[in-house]
Amino acid sequence: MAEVSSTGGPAGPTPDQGEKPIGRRAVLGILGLGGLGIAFGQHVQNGISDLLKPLRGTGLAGLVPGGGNFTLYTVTSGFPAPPPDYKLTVNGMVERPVQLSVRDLEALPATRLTHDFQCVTGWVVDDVHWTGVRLTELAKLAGARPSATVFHFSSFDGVYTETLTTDQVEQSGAIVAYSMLGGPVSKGHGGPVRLYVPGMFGYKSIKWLSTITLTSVVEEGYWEQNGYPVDAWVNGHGPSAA
Ligand SMILES: Nc1nc2c(c(=O)[nH]1)N[C@H]1C(S)=C(S)[C@@H](COP(=O)(O)O)O[C@H]1N2
Ligand SMILES: [Mo]
Repeated sequence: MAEVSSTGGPAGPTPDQGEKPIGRRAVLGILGLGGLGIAFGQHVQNGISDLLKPLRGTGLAGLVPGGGNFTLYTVTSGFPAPPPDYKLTVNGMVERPVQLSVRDLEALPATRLTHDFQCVTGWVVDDVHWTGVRLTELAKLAGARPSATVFHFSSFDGVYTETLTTDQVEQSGAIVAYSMLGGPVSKGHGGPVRLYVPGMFGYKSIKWLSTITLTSVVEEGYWEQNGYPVDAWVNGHGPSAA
């Protein structure tokens, strides 16, 4: 995955800007994260989130490489430009396929969340503000058929895909976000509209969202075809399995 650039999240110093290089080294030593690249496998992911837990809320997460700030990812060569007349399509096993502009989305019942965002590579941003429309709301609007048990997502970057079962959608309260970090979703963060899946690793939160297709078959998403688990709960299970 290409790291295009970093952007200031709401929290913490970064290793480059911070005033405590000794602290940084100590933290990296404690965590054993100094040489960490991309981690594969559920146990590795759980290990990372467990390692980061003691740092949450202390501001020290900002001392982990990339911690406390978003890193902007794209699997293509840059940030794709939205089509001039951008509309989000909801189709598949529905009574009435719909196409929604950002204004249409903003006119639907809004859900506001404050929740962290974490990537399997180890960075976490605490307390990010998100606003959008729940996927359950969009399914209702389009008249999802009872036999539709899976949401499939695609991006106008032409490459990235994701998938969630209706159970995962309901448990997570996933939203189609048109606002994050206190403003419209920026181009780098996947604007005009991205997914946000609370409780799941960041790779589920597909950027530059173009189409939501209701289906009955789980088709692995982009990173899942490359070895990431389809079930991406940060704590290993959804809230209802507690
Ligand atoms: N279209 C698209 N969506 C994507 C990605 C991507 O490369 N392309 N990266 C995913 C991963 S691995 C993470 S951690 C988050 C990162 O979100 P950010 O770029 O806003 O920091 O976006 C996810 N959604
Ligand atoms: Mo990620």
